[in-house]
Amino acid sequence: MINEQSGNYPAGDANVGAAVRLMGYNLTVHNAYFRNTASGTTSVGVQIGNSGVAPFYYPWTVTLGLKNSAGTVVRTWDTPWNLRTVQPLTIRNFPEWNAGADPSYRDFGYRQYFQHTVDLSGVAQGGYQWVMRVKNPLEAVSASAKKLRFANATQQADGWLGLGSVTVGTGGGTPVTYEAEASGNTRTGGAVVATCGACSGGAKVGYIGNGATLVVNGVPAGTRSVTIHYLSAVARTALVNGQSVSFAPTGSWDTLGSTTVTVTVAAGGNTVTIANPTGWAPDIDRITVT
Ligand SMILES: [Ca+2]
Repeated sequence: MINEQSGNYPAGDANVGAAVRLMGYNLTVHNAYFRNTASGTTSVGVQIGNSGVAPFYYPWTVTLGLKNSAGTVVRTWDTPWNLRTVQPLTIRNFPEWNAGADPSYRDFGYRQYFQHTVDLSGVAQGGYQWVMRVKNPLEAVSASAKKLRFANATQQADGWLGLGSVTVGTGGGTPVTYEAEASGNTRTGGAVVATCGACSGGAKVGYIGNGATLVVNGVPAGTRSVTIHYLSAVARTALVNGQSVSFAPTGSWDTLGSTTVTVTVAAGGNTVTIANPTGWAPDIDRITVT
């Protein structure tokens, strides 16, 4: 592989780049289609061309994402798009085809249009950038797994390709409330529901921690902003989906406070778990998720 320095060729050499492109795919997103302002469900489309000599051969998943102004991807959506269908725009004629002087090329593939509908529910209002990437399965086992790069100038080093700016508008950031005491939740160990006059629903869950957990079920997967409404007369900490969160004292066990953390909710699991293996967590009234 020339670009792997097997012949002491620098990877940034323009001639090396040209030679590599002669050997494989060269994918460009020629156009991206989306609303400048979106909320609820909205569609994102891209038109992809291949100026290389071969298709991309692997069924890697193409993922759409929203990147905020801080560069954080706040939500992703896997698409069913199949990059292998993006065939080379031209292919080289074989001499035996007698198609003319060698080398000669003939038209072959077309730019392919892909579209996917995404649900923006829970995405906070604000300005974002639509991004897309192709997931190398090896990323699951190695941080140094090669990232598929598009030929666009907006290809970013982290693997994401910028598609353009979008504003997520009203209706996209409505928080959903999950009462801690809801019957659909799972409590383990000594965690118990207790009456609580200050709490929504008139109840909270106490005695979380020291092994006891509160698992809120049915939370949509993705990177979520979770506001935890809690009560605690003393400073406490808890693990929220494995992430350590500090809870400042609220003044008393009957006074509500809240703290907001960014939490990853796993697809399939769809849970937010509040735990503390080695100490007590605060009492929990409810969580709100956006
Ligand atoms: Ca409650």
